[in-house]
Amino acid sequence: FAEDGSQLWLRFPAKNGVSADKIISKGNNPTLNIAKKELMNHWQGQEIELRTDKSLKNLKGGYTIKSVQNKLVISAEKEIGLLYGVYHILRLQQTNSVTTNLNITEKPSYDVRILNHWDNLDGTIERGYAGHSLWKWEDLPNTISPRYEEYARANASIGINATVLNNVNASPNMLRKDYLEKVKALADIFRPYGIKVYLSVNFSSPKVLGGLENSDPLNKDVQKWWKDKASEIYKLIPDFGGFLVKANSEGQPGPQDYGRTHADGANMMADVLKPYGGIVMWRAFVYSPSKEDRAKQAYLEFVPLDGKFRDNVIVQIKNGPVDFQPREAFNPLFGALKKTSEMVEFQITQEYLGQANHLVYLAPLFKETLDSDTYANGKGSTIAKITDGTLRPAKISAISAVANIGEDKNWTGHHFAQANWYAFGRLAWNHDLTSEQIADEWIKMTFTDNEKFLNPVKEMMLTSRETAVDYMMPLGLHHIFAGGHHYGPEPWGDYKGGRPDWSPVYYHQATAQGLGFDRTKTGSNAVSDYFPPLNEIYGNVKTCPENLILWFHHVPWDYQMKNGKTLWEELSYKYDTGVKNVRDYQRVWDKMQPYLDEERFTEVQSKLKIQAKDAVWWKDACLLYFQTFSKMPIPYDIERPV
Ligand code: GCW
Repeated sequence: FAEDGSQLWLRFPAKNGVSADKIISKGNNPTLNIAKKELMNHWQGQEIELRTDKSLKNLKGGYTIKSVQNKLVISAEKEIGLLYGVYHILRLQQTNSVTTNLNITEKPSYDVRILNHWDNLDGTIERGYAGHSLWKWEDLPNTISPRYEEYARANASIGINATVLNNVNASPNMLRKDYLEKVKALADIFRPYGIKVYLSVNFSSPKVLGGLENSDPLNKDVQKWWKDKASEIYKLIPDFGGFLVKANSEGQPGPQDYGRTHADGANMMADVLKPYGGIVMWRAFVYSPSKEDRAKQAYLEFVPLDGKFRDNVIVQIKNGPVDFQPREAFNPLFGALKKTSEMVEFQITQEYLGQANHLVYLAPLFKETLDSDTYANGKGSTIAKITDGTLRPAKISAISAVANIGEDKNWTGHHFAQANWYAFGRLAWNHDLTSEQIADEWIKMTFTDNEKFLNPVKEMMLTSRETAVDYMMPLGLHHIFAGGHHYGPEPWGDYKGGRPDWSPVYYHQATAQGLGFDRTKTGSNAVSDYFPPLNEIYGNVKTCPENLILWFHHVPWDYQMKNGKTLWEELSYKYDTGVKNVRDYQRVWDKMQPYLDEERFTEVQSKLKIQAKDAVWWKDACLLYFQTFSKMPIPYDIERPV
């Protein structure tokens, strides 16, 4: 094994799997052939049968694995289900959990489990921290990097079945004929691994690329342009997935440029994709520099459009109503659209979580959103159940996340960021898995199952997200990042001449009296976007969960928290705890040296050093700045700012 992290979690025993005669299967299909190859290379157990079985249609791409006498039988409606089943038993083998009596039934939580790449055609990646794009647009379609197939395999191994290749800030050139031929080359490689290709499209494409007068969705010429484009795409890529659209947000063009609505825009595209089975993922991440609280804007725009979207449109909603912050209240649009399919957009790339330098395991963040109860259909209306079709017969069920993948050897920049790609895939397949189960599997597959490594490293991963919240933005603080790159702290940022809604001071609202954004009735009243009883719970400072208190309330500095401390003291201790925890992680990691290779040991060690330094930077910057308002002393037992 190369110990540069390039193998990801796919560290199966090399090249000594079962012989061909131990694999029983009928047919010769590219996907099935991959499944057989994986077994021959890596499966060291008993005889195995791969069986397609049309009666398993209700498993929707899932499979069963059963011990039958002396063999194992994997059954699925389609070959891709068999491939998923093969990765399942290889995972069991890798984590030492194959038993003699297997009886497994797996059915995915979501139909579409999709990565969003924010990759640009010039090879850069917006918010990418693992090097340049994997897609070598210049070389395609003639030169094919071996990493395309490795990428497909890694995704298939965790059940990801779709990918958007390009940035939502989309270049119209993406739809040019020569680029579509490059896309086709990728789609052909991904297909046997069950991965469908989607593209982000620029709403102005008809005008910019097609030379039309405008891109008004109600203009017949525009509609025809999209229709022809769809036909061109499907000729090249018959199983093309569809479009992802960022419209009328952060300067991107959209239907509102022509006085039309998001529904007009989305439906126009949905209509041209419909005959081919394609879908439109229309993003709800819209806001503009208005007087209105940014956390309310998407809700205000989309709720009136509920019921107006075609059935092959799905509204793609970021987990929180602001922007992928270390912690946000969940986005109140979930459940608020009753007649429209909704999907979550997570961010795996750590734009606001220390990028590729900080060890932050994101499964707890993903779970926090999925398990949030919206109360939309009464108690138990979790975001998971709203988006997976349990509570709403969803026409399309999907889940997405912005990828953290680049051309770095280890794919994701930080070795532990691989766990976030892995966790997204596993949760998209089964959102009932716990963060702990996923961390456990991932560590065993990626490093070792030695408990001396497994237990402390798992503990570190499981607490790491809360730790990052503590040293960056505890108690519901948000968006106090330095402008532009969003790496370090800049709570003093006040971009008066530019966009006030991008200014940290707009979000924390510090005054001599207190801290926090008043989103109650006396403030922006964003609390009213939540279903009862949440509007009341969040709206009352006494009942609002303290980890969101400054998200919803402007709280006096001397306000008494549940543990008896003042707000100021609690804030100080939170920052300090964050720093202390990272220092603990450093000590934990130092002891792990005997259990892994030198290369990954040292690389993680030096990243932890950066993280510890950054945590101190966050603590000092934020406490010293907020102290200019609170005028209260930093508690004596907290490490002094330097
Ligand atoms: O989080 C913000 C990022 C932008 C991004 C935007 C979006 C792709 O800072 O870089 O643009 O969100 O999600 O559209």
